[in-house]
Amino acid sequence: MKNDLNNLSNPKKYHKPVSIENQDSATLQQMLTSMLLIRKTEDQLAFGKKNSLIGGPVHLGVGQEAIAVGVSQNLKKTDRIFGGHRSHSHLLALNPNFYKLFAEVLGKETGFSKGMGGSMHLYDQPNGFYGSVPIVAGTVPLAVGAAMAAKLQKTDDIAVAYIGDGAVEEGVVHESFNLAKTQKAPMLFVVENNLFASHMHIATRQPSDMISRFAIANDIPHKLIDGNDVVAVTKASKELIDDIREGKGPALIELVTYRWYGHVDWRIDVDVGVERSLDDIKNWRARDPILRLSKSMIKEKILTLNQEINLNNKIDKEIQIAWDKAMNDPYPSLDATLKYVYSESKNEK
Ligand SMILES: Cc1ncc(C[n+]2csc(CCOP(=O)(O)OP(=O)(O)O)c2C)c(N)n1
Ligand SMILES: [Mg+2]
Repeated sequence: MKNDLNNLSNPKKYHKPVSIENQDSATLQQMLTSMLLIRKTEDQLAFGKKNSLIGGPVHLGVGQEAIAVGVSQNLKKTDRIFGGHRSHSHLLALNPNFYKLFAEVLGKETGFSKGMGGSMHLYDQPNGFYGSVPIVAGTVPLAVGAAMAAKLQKTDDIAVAYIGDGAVEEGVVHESFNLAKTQKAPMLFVVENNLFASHMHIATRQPSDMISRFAIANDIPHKLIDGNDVVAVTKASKELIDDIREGKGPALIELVTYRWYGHVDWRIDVDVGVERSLDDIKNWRARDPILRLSKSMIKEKILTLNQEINLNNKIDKEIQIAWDKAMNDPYPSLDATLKYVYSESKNEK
């Protein structure tokens, strides 16, 4: 495999501090809070899984928080955002209601999808989240359709599809790139390149580790960015999104990152010995998007150590209250499935 990402995919060689020069301190605080909240929500879900309190599978994106938080800085409530099997961060970056996410994953009627979707069928349209499904790449053509609709409706809304490095191995993604380009759809493809699809490293699956090559093939403007640097993600996605809103057609942003947990559930070690080494995980943890930001903020005196501790404690408390509340919420009634999931066949006599 060609290592076109070079040092960007090597945590040992790529430890640049997050540059926060000329950044508004309130925005930095908000982004730090948002990333922490997503991290702690997912750690709580890991706890729920470990203790058999959650039924279905849960795909955690711990380590990847800077991507959704950075991209979402530039999104509006009327934009149309689509995710996949690992989408807690995509949803929470738009609406930080972790209580509703807990309720959903626990199958409770108070959840985002009334307790009928679980971790992989999330929906929060009022805040721009049009949905996630477990079928890898399944939402990508839907996102292009939503982008084309936004254009026909003469809005400056855009659609966003979050896709993984594994998702580009699905043919429909390439049809979607082509269609978006030929239709000049207001569409941002956000590639979370975490170098793995399930348990397989990209080197065993593709001839190059750089997903942006497919943007080049489709004449789609693109940027290749460190996905663990929230400021870099925000800036780069803003430039692309500004152009998309101006009617210049689709763009792609590739963000190089790494997930700390294994492919599914709470174990970090499930992939180790297959393709991932404990050393790699250790090195990527040192490239933590949250610590990298808080360190820069402390250095520039935008944040004190005490404020950081207080923020952590505050979110921990809120998470605990929300989790306990969701645990005590009711399950949906059987009738609700007829209302929201199944319907009677119109052809039946
Ligand atoms: C169409 C389809 N094929 C296979 C799967 C099984 N599967 C679930 S996640 C996944 C890997 C996806 O990798 P990637 O797109 O890189 O996302 P990541 O898990 O790294 O976030 C696979 C193969 C599936 N859910 N849907
Ligand atoms: Mg991946």
